[in-house]
Amino acid sequence: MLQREMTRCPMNCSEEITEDSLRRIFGVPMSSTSTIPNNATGGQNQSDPSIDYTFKVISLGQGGVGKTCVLCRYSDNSFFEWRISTIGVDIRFKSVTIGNSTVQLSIWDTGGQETFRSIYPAFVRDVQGIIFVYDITCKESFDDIKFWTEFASQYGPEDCVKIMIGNKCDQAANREVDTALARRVAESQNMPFFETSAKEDINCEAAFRSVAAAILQNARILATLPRSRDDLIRINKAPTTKSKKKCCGIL
Ligand SMILES: Nc1nc2c(ncn2[C@@H]2O[C@H](COP(=O)(O)OP(=O)(O)OP(=O)(O)O)[C@@H](O)[C@H]2O)c(=O)[nH]1
Ligand SMILES: [Mg+2]
Repeated sequence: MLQREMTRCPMNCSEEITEDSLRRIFGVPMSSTSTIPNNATGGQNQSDPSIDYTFKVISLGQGGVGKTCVLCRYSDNSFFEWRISTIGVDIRFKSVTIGNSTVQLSIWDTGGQETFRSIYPAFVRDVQGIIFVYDITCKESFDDIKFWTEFASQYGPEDCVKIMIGNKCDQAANREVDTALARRVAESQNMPFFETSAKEDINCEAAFRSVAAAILQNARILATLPRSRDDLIRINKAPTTKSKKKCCGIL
């Protein structure tokens, strides 16, 4: 059973762990195309008036399944063979145009190592999209999706778009997860399903676009978001407030 207390400071001070404090602990290694989000909800782009909405999307899944590679393929069209485990979270941004709308995706890439799992409740609670990733050559990573979907149900918002990705589909000879089974599992939870290969550039863009498109079509989710163009006007008029000093000594 996942506990709410996991988002509390490990030193037992009363302060809740926030994205800001985590950023101070871990730092956020940024890609060259990234910018630090300017609020704790994942970064409205306040300087680009062509952006209609900013959607916060998070990827979840076991370590090594290729979450970072799928994202790098989508955001930079790059791929790396070597394994560099993501420490905490990384963030990348990508603009996507769907129909008449231009959306900025702020994509939060999580490290899958068990040590980091306790910090993610703070990250999933205000997302608009969640991408569950497993590795088609690793049955254990597919079984782990159950943990992540329950995690998302417990800590994520009621209304958010969820999809499931089976990555490394270029490795057909080493397949351990049957495509039809995975599709049934995804469909039983109303999730679109994609098999992707970050290495061979298969379906990575399609997966992210489908998330953006599904959020755009969801009136309940959109109703919770400011339109960035409107927000720009509101932000420009807003009086500046001093940031509150944090009590938490280690954070
Ligand atoms: N063959 C193949 N290898 C891949 C693919 N995607 C990722 N890999 C490899 O899988 C390994 C792990 O990839 P990462 O993207 O770092 O995995 P991750 O899920 O981000 O791992 P954590 O950050 O530890 O959670 C790397 O060696 C990648 O080269 C793919 O589509 N095909
Ligand atoms: Mg990673």
